[in-house]
Amino acid sequence: MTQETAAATTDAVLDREETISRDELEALQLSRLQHTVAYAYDRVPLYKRKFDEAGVHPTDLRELSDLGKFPFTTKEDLRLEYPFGMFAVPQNEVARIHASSGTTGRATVVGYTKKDLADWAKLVARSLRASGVRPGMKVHNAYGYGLFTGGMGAHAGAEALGCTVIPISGGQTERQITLIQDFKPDAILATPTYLLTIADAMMKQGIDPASTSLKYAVLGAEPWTEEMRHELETTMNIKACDIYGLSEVMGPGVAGEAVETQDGSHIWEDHFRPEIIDAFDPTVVLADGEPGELVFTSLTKEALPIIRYRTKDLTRLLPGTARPAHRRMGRITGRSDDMIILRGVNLFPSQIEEIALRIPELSPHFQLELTRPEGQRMDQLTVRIERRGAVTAEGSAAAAKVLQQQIKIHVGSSCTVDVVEPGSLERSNGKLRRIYDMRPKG
Ligand code: DLL
Repeated sequence: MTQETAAATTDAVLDREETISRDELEALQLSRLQHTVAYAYDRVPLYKRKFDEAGVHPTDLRELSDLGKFPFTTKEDLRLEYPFGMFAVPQNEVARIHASSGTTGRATVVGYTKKDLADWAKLVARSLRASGVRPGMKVHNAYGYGLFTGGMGAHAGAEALGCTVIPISGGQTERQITLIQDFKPDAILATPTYLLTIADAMMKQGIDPASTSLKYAVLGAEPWTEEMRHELETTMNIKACDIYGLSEVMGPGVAGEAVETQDGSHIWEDHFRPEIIDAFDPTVVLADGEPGELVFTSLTKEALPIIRYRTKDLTRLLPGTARPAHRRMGRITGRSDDMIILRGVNLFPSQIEEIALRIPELSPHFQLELTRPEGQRMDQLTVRIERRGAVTAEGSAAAAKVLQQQIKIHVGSSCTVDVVEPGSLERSNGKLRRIYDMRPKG
């Protein structure tokens, strides 16, 4: 670390909105919310139709809790209005477009005005700074560039913070390693599983991942656990923090984690109003601390105002700590549409990650395969997981047994565990696919 960056880590200058009181923040939220619902109603036919059908009008929003009277927005709404039906500004005011990959059905398209892009960059800069990144640092950005919001979103934020950005994007792992060694970045931005791929590839090349110049990692775009944080921090000798976001709401930087507390991402509530609802009965808005589905309303967006967007992400709201006025979100256990229901028991890949990483013989490289053997009505789960390098066949067999037992105890599901050779499972290039559903369709 140069003297300058060392000094900078102790005296970050925060945005005024990061330090205001909760009362002041809620007053700001209310006025911005009143503006946003009226703006959406006036400019986006879908919102007008939905509000009218629900019998609510923007003038009904007198206090923050009135938000619960307004209808939800879903990914399906964005798909039906494909491509630009939900934009609230004419096309010549849209400065940029991003889109989701659309693996199932049509892609969802999102747009930004120049001001939206500036706000986005400011919030990513705020998130990176919270996670330890400082002006003047070199930032290796391994989030994918293109229509995915990760690459360009993180890029603009790092630039806005005053960093030197290395826009490598995802993939070409060998080249990433060369550039990390030659350019000596201070921070890396990547999905947690892609950082794992990089660390793994370094070890294969005989490079100690703990020996690089990297000191900070800002990781997101997929669920990860405290166990994975520990794994990455110890193998790479870095501080790893979370960054959360989704394209429909903005992209990365909706929430970011503070390096000094590492206790979950602070939602930047001057720009987004979060709610937690019961995923099975969405009419029920849950209290802080209770687990459910995260819902967001944008407070400042121009091109794509979003009202009560159902994220499908399962988490809970916690009081602010490092930024007291801004509530934190607990780790995302998973998405409601990623939940495996196995003989009546709900299971998420992150639960397996948590359990497996506590078993020293097992690596973080695993896949979950769901099958329904011929003639049987019961689904079967196979956890395929790589052993760590030095583990023997006996060690692997014993570890498999422990994992199977621990899954039975902590999750309640019976499964088969298949411990495989190091390097035999597919590596992540970005968002890793953990679930392989081989059950017959229909
Ligand atoms: O993944 C935006 C992003 C890019 C966030 C880079 C962080 C870093 P989408 O492709 O629209 O946008 O996917 C959004 O990814 O609803 C969550 O299910 C998941 N996700 C994003 N961040 C986290 C995180 C980007 N920190 C979806 N922890 C979200 C867990 C996350 N899941």
